[in-house]
Amino acid sequence: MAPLARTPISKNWVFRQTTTLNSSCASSWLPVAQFPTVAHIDLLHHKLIPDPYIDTNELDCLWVNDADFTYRTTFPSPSLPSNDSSRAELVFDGLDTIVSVFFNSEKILEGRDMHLSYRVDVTRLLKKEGEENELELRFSNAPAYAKSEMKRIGYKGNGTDVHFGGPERLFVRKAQYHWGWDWGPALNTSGPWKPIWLETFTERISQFLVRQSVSEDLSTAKIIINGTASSAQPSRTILLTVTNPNGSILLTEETPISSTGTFSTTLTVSNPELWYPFTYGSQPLYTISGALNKTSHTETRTLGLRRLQLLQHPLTSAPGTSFLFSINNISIFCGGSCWIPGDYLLPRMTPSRYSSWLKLAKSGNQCMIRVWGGGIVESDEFYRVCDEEGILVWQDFLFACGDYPAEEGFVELVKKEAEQQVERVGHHASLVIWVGNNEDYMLAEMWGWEYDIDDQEGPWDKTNFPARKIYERVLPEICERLAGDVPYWRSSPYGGTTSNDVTVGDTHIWSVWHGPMAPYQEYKAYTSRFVSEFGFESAPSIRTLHKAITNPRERHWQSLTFDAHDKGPSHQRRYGMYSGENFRFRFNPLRDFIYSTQFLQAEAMKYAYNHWRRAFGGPGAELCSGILVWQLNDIWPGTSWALVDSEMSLKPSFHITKRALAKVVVGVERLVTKKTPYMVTSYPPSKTRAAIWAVNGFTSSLPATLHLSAFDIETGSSIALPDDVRTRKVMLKPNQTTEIVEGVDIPDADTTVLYASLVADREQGEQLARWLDWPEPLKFVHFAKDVSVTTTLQPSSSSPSDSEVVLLKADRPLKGVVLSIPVSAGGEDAIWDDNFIDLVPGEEIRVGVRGLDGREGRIVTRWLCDWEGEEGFEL
Ligand code: BMA
Repeated sequence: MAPLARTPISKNWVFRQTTTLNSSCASSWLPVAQFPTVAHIDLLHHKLIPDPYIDTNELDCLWVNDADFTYRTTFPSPSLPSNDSSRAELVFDGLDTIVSVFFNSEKILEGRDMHLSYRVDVTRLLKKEGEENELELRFSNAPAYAKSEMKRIGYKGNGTDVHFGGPERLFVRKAQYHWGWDWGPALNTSGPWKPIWLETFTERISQFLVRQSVSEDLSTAKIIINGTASSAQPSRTILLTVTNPNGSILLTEETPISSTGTFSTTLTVSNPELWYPFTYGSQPLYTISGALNKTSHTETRTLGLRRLQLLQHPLTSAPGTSFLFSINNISIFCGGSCWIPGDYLLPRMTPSRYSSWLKLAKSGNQCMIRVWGGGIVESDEFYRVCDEEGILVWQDFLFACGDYPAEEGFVELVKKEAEQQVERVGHHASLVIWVGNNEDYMLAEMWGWEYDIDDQEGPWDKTNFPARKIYERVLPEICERLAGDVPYWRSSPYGGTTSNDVTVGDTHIWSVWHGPMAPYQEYKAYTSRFVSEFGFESAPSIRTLHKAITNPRERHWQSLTFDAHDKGPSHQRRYGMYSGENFRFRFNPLRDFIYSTQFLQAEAMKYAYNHWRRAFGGPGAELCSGILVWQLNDIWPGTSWALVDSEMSLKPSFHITKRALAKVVVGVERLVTKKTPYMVTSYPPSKTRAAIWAVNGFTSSLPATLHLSAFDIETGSSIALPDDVRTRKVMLKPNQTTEIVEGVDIPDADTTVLYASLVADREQGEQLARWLDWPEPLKFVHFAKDVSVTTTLQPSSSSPSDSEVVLLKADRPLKGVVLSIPVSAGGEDAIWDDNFIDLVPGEEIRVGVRGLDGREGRIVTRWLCDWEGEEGFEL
């Protein structure tokens, strides 16, 4: 029997605008720039629009969002096996979004959902072998369709209760961020955004669902296979093979296919090599394949075997329940960040771009990435890399920040789309949770929709929160049926008596930065069982900002072009307020604004990450089992909550989170020893004692010694501490927090920086972790002005040849030392392994660096309030 053949329909594509917007721009056929594609990519390629990511070009590109485009190609017919049962099908992996598809002049498909793949039988329409076929995709713009759907179905919200974009976006199944978000422009694409194929076959596997279940004692793994095959001939079998991670065949089984085309079996692997997130182990991957009639069609899945649980047990010393992922019976602390789509023009995302982003996150010790519901269920490549690298994935379904409809036709689409997505990526070992939506329950509470949490029965279609049907019926049913061992969670955030209940489920902590703009020092008060979102804005690197803003006169934080690239609501107020509360800031020139806002973000992250990592506690006391910062990545050169900007420049916050998620962390918390006197204002409470703790991420105990020292911040002189606190032996408990010192007095606390160093009790006695603890607010602190900071280059012997080491030291305590190569030195900045470092006299810090290219003489160091040491500077 002839094997299934797949031909990509990727050549000879042309496109044109079929509306008359922007003086009928692109109204005649033009070749596409690439395939798959969207109109913005092709218009850019032909220089018919400016780059929407630069300056205020967003505005000049808005017409494209509302235009209609047609794509057309021709391709010759392949030979079909001369067999009555042979078929030809066109497979569309993804069409963005409202489209009528014509094949050899006959309409074969109406598409309404960007997230769906389509398959159409074209056997009857296919031309004879060698003759040309014509495929035409007529896209009409999604905003107009969305508006008409909104009118038809009826919007139950009030227009202000949709965060970002217009409410019409809720009525069309298209990536919601295409309407613009608070970190990116309004760029609403249309076109064939994923590959198109012609498949010819006589029989095929139409569903191949591979799920797993690992026994409690980890001794066996069951691989559960369910599927369907379309086959003209009865009494068929499918040959299933399990291949070991090392490539040898572990087992094979020939499973019968029923008369209705279904097959089902469970294969057992004894003593499986288990898959772990990279923070706890390795990533062996098995391959499972199914071959129909041995050769005609084969499907394969790569499978990491692991026991996955989401533990919600009562806590010993706190209300509520844990929200704790356990893999292979190990409690996993899920540190990481949220992922927004890598590009507006999604077909520009390549496997290597995905891989670089994910490996970057891993290099920052991040073991969980949340794929946010306002984007897409990512490309297969994304999850493949996560499987291979051992990064856990939290996956939202594709709803975000709005009151969605639950009209029958809409729900039908949602259902198909969710089934397809769960089938497509649901087998990945890295995928550990499916979540109903982003923030829709939170909005229901915030905006007072008719949401009665006690009404679990429904139906809810008469209320103004009808989408409960989707989140509480449709999606859980699909997950129950198709998701295997991966749990479903109703929303992010969700749990407890309100969606942001800190004692149950997950929370989004926006009381800092958004909302009441609480001080970041209060993050501790918002400790929850799992923080799936929180964040703090900062500017990107100077080179990235220069890219965004080409006019030198606009390169300051109060320009229109700057505002256009910082979509965060009322960002100017927030920068000013948070900076003013915390340190003597300077926002001009631009490099000072960048330093100051990056400083703020890094400090905020430090408070949050370190408190919450400490709150991982121990067995039965997991007050917080995960922290996902909003957001890992940026989509364009702009200012946002991202840890890494669009050009992949690491912000200081990236280094802070990397340190906070290291295997071993030591931390210091200053404790209030005297409140502000009664009726008196303006004076902060005294904090003259410090508690010291550590977290050990290894699964075995770790003997170590804590060394504590103290320095006067202005003079740099060492301050004597009692002997019993200067060194202390500790045994760090496995995979949990150890409280080391309940309280140590800090001499002259307001002018003293404490330095805690944790050293391994091993022969090499290497430093495991360090922490500098400063009095706050920093605005009251007097820093030295005549500081000497040195950087010396040392050729590295142990690192790869392109890596060098810079030795960094200072003669006074310094906060937030940032190393960089200035723009004036030419070229890109070097890539620093560590940055944003606090220093004390006498310590030399080794910083690995790549891309210095002989520019060591040009290294610039900056630190907090360095501008106060400038000649002529007076406060
Ligand atoms: C969260 C996210 C996003 C948003 C971010 C920053 O609520 O879910 O919608 O970009 O806040 O405001």
